[in-house]
Amino acid sequence: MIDRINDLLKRVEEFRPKAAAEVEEFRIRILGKKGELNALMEEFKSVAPERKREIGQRLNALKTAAQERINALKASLQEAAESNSAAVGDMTRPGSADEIGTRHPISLVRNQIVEIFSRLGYTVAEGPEIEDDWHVFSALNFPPEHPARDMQDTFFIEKGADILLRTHTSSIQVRAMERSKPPIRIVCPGRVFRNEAISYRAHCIFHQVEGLYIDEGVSFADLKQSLLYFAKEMFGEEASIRLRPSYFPFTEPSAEMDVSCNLCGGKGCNVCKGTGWLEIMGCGMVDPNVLEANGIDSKKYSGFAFGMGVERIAMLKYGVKDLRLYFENDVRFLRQFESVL
Ligand code: 2U9
Repeated sequence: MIDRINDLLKRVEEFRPKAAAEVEEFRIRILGKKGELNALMEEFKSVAPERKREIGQRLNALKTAAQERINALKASLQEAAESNSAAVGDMTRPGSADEIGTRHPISLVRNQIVEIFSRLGYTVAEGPEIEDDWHVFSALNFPPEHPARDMQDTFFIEKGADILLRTHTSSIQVRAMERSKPPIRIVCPGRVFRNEAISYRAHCIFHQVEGLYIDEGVSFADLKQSLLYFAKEMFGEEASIRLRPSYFPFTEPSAEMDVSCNLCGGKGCNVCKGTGWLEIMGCGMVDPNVLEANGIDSKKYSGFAFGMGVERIAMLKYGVKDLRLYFENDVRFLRQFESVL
């Protein structure tokens, strides 16, 4: 009988269940009414009196060991099941798709402008938003008393030290001329800052893309052809352009460029105010003073430059009437550009 007690004790100690159901099955088989322990207890009745003490003690020890092992196994399997389900979660719940963001319409239009000019051989140049007077004004032929230098128009960071937020991305072109010799053919996207009251058509921060092409023999005809190509790529093959004389300190001659209204096809509507034309950018031949101030021989080289506001192009392209929408980041507005490349 001792052997059978020892054998059962060994099986209790070596029992390695994988699930709680196996433990319950084991409990019934060992400790249940008709289980192996009770069968041994039944046999115990006919054990010789001189051996009763020893065998009784062994049987009691077996019963305690079996109960303790079964309780411990039940507890550890339940704990493992709970921590497993916490880690995995509810496997039956429907999955939720990751929400991926979309490009902001201003980024979309800026990228499109840059991409069109890159097809004409322009490379992208960028520069600092915090600038100095030389790169924003003096190198660009702004006279000392020009109103743009006024605190009413420009955000100064350190007045005495002439540290300011750039009011146009032209400072990037000035830095490019410092760095490299012609030919120079660059487009310069970036944020600019002007001390202006915020309204449906103006903001104190906005985005520009400017361009500069300097080489031997660059003419006004080159400017016109390049900008016509841009207008057609941006607004459609049927787009036409017109140039009106204008004035900027850094270009001579200078012009404002209009594109035929893409909404009414040039017939006249409320967006183009009945004229059939929409103003989209300024441009001109780089003033020889600017070339010379930046170390480029104006007798050998000539160039053209242009500049446009990205918000304005985006407003015209998408028929958005209030520029502030581009800054509020209301997802109901932004989601409308989800499918626009
Ligand atoms: C260099 C020489 C010339 C850049 C130019 C414009 C004309 C222009 C405005 C359009 C709307 C700015 O966003 S806006 O307010 N820009 O009209 N910009 S030519 O001319 C340069 C730049 C750099 C060295």
